[in-house]
Amino acid sequence: MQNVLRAIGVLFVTGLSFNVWANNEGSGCELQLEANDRMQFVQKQLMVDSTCETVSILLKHSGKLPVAAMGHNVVVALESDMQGIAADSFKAGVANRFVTPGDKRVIAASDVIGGGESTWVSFATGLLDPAQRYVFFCAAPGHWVMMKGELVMLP
Ligand SMILES: [Cu+2]
Repeated sequence: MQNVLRAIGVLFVTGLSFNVWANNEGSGCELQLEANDRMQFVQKQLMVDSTCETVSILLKHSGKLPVAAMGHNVVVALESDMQGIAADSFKAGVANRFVTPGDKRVIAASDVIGGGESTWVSFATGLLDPAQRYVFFCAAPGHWVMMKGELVMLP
């Protein structure tokens, strides 16, 4: 019985700290995004608080595969620009984060990371027009089909 109680206690504490972590990362100026070896982002939406001057996304790759096999990044752009940016990704190559250097359609593009790695990318919320629809996606060739989500501007 004591062991059961102890286990429940551990679960409770773990759950509690997870909630604190989730709240901090989910609605502040720092957002968490997790990618994996199944070519997926865990989060399908990222909420951007428009009172933040700068938004930072921490991209974590929770898988094990290296960049060459399952490298991911995160790119922020207008929804209407996503397919055009993605179409240029193979030519741009991994050394350019799979985006064409100087591409004005790209609001932010992170480094490309492999399993077990993480990276930050930041952008100014002033670059976003609340009347438009924005997305985040992985620019590795072909990945956007599976790896995309909505960037929601909160008033
Ligand atoms: Cu990817």
